[in-house]
Amino acid sequence: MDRRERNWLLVLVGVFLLVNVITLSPLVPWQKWLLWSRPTPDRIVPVEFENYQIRLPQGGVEVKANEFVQFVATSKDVTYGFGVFRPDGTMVFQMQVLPGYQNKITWRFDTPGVYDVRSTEYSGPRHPEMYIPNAIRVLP
Ligand SMILES: [Cu+2]
Repeated sequence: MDRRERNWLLVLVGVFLLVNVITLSPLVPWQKWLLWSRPTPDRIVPVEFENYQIRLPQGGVEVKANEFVQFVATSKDVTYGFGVFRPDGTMVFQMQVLPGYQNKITWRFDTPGVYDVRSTEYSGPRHPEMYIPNAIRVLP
């Protein structure tokens, strides 16, 4: 290894370390609770996927802003996606829903409002029907 190769390797290692320090540190606002703490959920919301249908709890989902909500998504047939969207269509979060697993994600909504749910994984010809407007109400 000549000097230029060694210097390039040092640059790469430096960039690797810097990116990891930044992304794993509390500099990223949501990392504080997401990575280093394992918050106990204030509320657990089951979400069931089967035959191109998304089943939320009866009466819809109502949560409070800033509480930790754990969504537990299960699929009885194929792989789906569980995506939560703001009314303007921007995504809040999403995760894959694999059959045979309890797919869990804990989220803290910081903005009260109404959110839509749609499948974010192409699951078959009826995938575009997998949309529930105003599925989650977040109260102040
Ligand atoms: Cu789908």
